[in-house]
Amino acid sequence: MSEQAQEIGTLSRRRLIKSSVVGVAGIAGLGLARHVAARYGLLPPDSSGVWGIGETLTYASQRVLMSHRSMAREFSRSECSRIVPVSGPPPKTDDFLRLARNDFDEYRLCVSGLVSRPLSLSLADLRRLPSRSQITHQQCEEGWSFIAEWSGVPLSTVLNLAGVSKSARYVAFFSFDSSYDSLDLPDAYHPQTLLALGLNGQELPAEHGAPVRLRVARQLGYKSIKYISRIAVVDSMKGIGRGRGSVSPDHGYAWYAGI
Ligand SMILES: Nc1nc2c(c(=O)[nH]1)N[C@H]1C(S)=C(S)[C@@H](COP(=O)(O)O)O[C@H]1N2
Ligand SMILES: [Mo]
Repeated sequence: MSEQAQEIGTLSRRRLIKSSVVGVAGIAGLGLARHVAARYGLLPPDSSGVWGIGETLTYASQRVLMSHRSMAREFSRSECSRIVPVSGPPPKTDDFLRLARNDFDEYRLCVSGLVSRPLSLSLADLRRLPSRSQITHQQCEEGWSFIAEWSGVPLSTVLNLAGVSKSARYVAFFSFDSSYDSLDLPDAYHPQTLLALGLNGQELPAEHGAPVRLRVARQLGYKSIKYISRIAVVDSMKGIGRGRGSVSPDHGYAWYAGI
């Protein structure tokens, strides 16, 4: 089958699954829709609780209808914003301050969990990997946004170095400020998902997430977690924080923030 025919085949299969998830929600009730979503691996980590069914329908329809490879818009340098706002100051914990004092020489990005080759990468190691730059729009859920050039290592490169196991479902990111978040595999492997090391041609400034931050071009700004301390590949978010994939659901925001 040609690649195009395969894509069309995948799309119609996705439509079919989506119509069964949404149709079942209408005819037989939300509990059963949840069941169908679970059957196809389309339950987000925040699928329980009051808003859970809404989050499930949003996530399941996005994943079924949208191509996993569709790209966020990229801009030209002349379109970059002159002011780049900041959300949240750098962490003040002792271990973070100690690392920052020595230009993060002793920083190691550990990638562990469901991988065949756990990694421990210094900033120099990360800088040696093939990098990508992209000018994208980062949109905060609180209404402000900016266009900037991010550069860094595609997360997929690091995941491929680590060798992700077949049973993996999410990639979890932990921050020095005790925040955490996670991506499903389509977004983790998306070509625009970066472990960003630079902003607008400079080393990543402290307040924008040094030493390493995530840039997830196809989701709202809060998914682009800053000050990453480590990465874990997991098959479930149960047992991590409150088990809902991220701190966002605890504050009323969805785990999946696709735009
Ligand atoms: N660790 C951590 N990452 C974070 C945040 C945070 O408070 N802590 N804020 C998020 C939010 S809400 C947004 S909109 C973006 C903003 O990125 P910026 O501060 O580089 O503009 O970072 C995200 N990443
Ligand atoms: Mo935000």
